[in-house]
Formats: sequence, C-alpha cells, structure tokens
Amino acid sequence: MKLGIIGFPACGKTSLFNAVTGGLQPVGQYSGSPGSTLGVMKVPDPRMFKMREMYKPKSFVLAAVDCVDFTGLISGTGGSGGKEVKGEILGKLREVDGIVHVVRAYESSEVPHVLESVDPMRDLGETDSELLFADLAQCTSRVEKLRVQATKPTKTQEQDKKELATLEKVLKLLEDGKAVSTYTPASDDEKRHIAAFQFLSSKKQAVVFNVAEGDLGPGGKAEELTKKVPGSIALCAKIEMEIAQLPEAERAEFLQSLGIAEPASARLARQAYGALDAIPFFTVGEDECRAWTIHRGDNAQAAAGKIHTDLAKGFVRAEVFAYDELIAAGDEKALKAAGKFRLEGKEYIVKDGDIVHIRANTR
Ligand SMILES: Nc1nc2c(ncn2[C@@H]2O[C@H](COP(=O)(O)OP(=O)(O)OP(=O)(O)O)[C@@H](O)[C@H]2O)c(=O)[nH]1
Ligand SMILES: [Mg+2]
Repeated sequence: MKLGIIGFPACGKTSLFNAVTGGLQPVGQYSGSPGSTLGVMKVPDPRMFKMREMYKPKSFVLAAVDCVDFTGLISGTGGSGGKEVKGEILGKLREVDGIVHVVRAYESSEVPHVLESVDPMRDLGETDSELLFADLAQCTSRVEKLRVQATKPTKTQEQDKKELATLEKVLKLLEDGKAVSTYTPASDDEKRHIAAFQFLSSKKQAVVFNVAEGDLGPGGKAEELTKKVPGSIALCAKIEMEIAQLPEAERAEFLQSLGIAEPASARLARQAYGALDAIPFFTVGEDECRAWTIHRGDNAQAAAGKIHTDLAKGFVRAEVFAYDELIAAGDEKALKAAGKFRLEGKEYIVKDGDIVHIRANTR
C-alpha cells in the first residue's frame, strides 16, 4: 500500500514527508528535485505503546506504509519542472492508493508563493482541479476510442459496449467538475471498469493545512480551516519535522513542555492509513509486539500470508482475541480464563485491533 504527498510548490510537502517517515530530505524553496522520493511512514498506534508496556518485548514494530513525496503541482506550469514533470508526477500518482494533500496556510516573506498570495482554499481547489482535468483527459480519450470500437463486430464488442456505458457516466460526472469518488458503481462490472483506470479523483484524500506555529491555537487559522473542510487536519509542518528529528528522549520532553501527548503528524499518519482502507492486526509476545497491515475485509488466511507465505499455505487455525478484551481483562492469562480466546478458521474476517496467533503446518 502506498501514499502520495501532493500540493503546490513550497507548501511543506517535504517537511511533512520528513516528519512522518523520519527522513532527512532537504527542504527549501523548490529544493525538491523533479519527481518523487520514496520513504516509509510509521503509524504510531496508541494500542501498540500500551502493549509494549504490557509485554516488554525485545522487538517492537509499528505498522508501516510506503509514502511518496512528489514535486509541487500547480495548474498551467506544472510546478517546479514544467509540463513534462507534471505528466510524470500525475502518472506516478495513479499508482498510489491514497493521497495526502498538503495546503499552504503559512505566511512567510522568505518563501514566495507561486501565485504570489497565500490562499489555502484556492490552492486546495486548484490542485483538485488538476486531478480532475487529468482524469477527464484520460476518460475522454478512452470513450472516443470505445465509441468507434463498439460499433465493430469484434470478439470484444459486448464488453466494449459495457465499458463505454460505464465510462460515459464517469465522463459526464467529470465534465460537471465532480470527482470520480462521488460515483457509486451500479454493478461489479462498473466497479471493475472504473478501478482499471486508477482515476486520481477516485483516491481518498487526507487534507492537511500547513499553518504557521502561531496559528495552531484555538480561534486561529487552524481551527477556521479545519471547520471549512470536514475531516481535514491542521499542523505546522516545520515544527512537525523538527520534532521528528529530535532524539527520542528530548522529543518526549519537548512534547510535554507543549502539553501534548503526541505530535500532530501521528494523528495524520493514522488518518492517512485509514484513508487507504488499511487496518492493523497485532502479533504479541515477549519476543516481539508487531502491527501488520491488511485491507479491511481480509480474512485470516490473507493475514497469515502477510506474516509469511508458509503460514498462509499451511494455515490450520488462528487464535484470536481483541485488543479491547485484553485491556478489559488486564492480561492474557485473565483473558483466557474469561474464555475470550477464540479459535477461528481461514475465512474469519480479521478486525481492526485483533491480536492473532497463527497455527500452521509448515512442514
Ligand atoms: N514559516 C514556515 N515555513 C515553512 C513551513 N513549512 C514549510 N516551510 C518552509 O517552506 C519551504 C518549503 O518547504 P518544503 O517542505 O520543502 O516544501 P515542499 O512542498 O516540499 O516544496 P517543493 O518540493 O519545492 O514543492 C522551506 O523553506 C520550509 O522551511 C511553515 O509551517 N512555516
Ligand atoms: Mg519538496
């Protein structure tokens, strides 16, 4: 699973990328080389920290997803590197499963804005329009091709007609300026036709307003903007990056001095993870506590396969209990005594926060 970070040039994408991946990429006006940088975002899950206290494991591994930092995108010029770069960025962006959309809301005389003024709602709309235009172009060219192809008595004629019918609906939507994500496919066929295009406007987005440090408090820009865009997050990317770059001991102290339990980028990581329709399940013990990532709806055998392909192949059963049950019981022993320990087969749908132990025949 992969996330892509997009937004206008100098809106703070690389600062935020460094914050969520622990990266040390250079930041600064147009510093990002055209293209993209890959990193790994850790998902700080409070349940994992609680279990670390409980099991005191030798090894502790948070859930992680790939994260790509893209070059800035703006309408017309294509951001830092012209039109070709824009085509390249949009092409690569099709491959991601979810988008972190960073919007500049900080003022700074040292960092010029490409449109010469700071206007978060304008930038948010502009970037979304870029995604729509790219989808519109892609959809139009396919529809034009299919309109011709579907008239010919070929082997694929019936399928072509069906695909055309689906894409004409999508095209109408895009022409009206609506995102593909607003369309509910009427059948599995429609779903498949649409999925094949990896439309940019069909991807879930986590919107992040990058505000100045002084605007984070109540009544500030952060509050105003997050109210305007439900589900969005406001943070100061510069501070988030600085926090991430502190040694762990100093970080805790610094957060305490600010009176907060965790940096805002931790919340963002969880939200972006959720936007991927990803859920974690856990394996626990004194050797290792680890969070693994599956798609919502995956079964126990698929989950076993995340740990090791042999565990999926030789799957016998899964021993399962829920994190909440563990906490309610106090520890694993009490949980077993209370009969909360379940045995599940390969078709069992794994839930967010399940603690799983796979029994498999691996010989
Ligand atoms: N004052 C202030 N400056 C910031 C903030 N966030 C980012 N900057 C500055 O803005 C400049 C660009 O930051 P980056 O994180 O490199 O932005 P970007 O979106 O990756 O930029 P490109 O990759 O060039 O499009 C840097 O000089 C940052 O220090 C902020 O919250 N406040
Ligand atoms: Mg950058």
